[in-house]
Amino acid sequence: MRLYGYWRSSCSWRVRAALELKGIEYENLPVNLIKDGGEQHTDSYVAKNPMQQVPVLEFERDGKPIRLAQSLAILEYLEREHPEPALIPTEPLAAARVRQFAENINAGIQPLQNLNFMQRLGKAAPQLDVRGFSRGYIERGLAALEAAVNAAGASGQYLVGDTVTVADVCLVPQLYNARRFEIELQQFPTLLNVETHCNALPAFERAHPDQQPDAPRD
Ligand SMILES: N[C@@H](CCC(=O)N[C@@H](CS)C(=O)NCC(=O)O)C(=O)O
Repeated sequence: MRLYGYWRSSCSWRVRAALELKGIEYENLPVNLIKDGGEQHTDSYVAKNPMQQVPVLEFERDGKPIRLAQSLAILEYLEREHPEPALIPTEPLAAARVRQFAENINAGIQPLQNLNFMQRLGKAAPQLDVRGFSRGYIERGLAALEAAVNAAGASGQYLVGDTVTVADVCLVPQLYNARRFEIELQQFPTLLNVETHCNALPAFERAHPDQQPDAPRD
């Protein structure tokens, strides 16, 4: 399997973490989202993902190349093809909670801090503090997630129970991004507690941006 990603991309990190947790070997193929306007916009990459985003998981089936985009779709595919260890519970409500919390991040936060969105917003509204705008949405989304997790009353070491799930795989990269936006995270004690448990796992350590071949080394 080959993963097109970027060291600091939160969506690539989600997939790396799942691959590591499931013990699936993969080749890391960096796509530089910054250099020369971004390799995600080159013809050769657009042919792989017309959305011009990472990640893309590439593999062969019946001798034909398959390319999957959208990190949650990739995570679901990996779950079905490699069910152990499970990252989505079988119990219906627990599974729905995992999806709910993952979507809080995937749909409710990440798109509003994404590079291309911020670049276009800055061009459309030159007076706007784009970073502050995105920062507000990250903070708002994390506050909602903290409240939702507490209200669900289902968290343990992880967001749903005591087993790591797809929701945790989405959380850890999002908290990293929140720090980049200088958000005060002490206001989210439940999320921080879960992050501590995730970061204790070697799989999360290996999936961390700093461990990636394209991470700056200076
Ligand atoms: N919903 C997509 C979002 C993918 C996405 O936004 N990827 C970002 C990096 S985390 C990207 O490639 N951004 C490039 C750009 O904005 O030009 C997923 O979950 O895979």
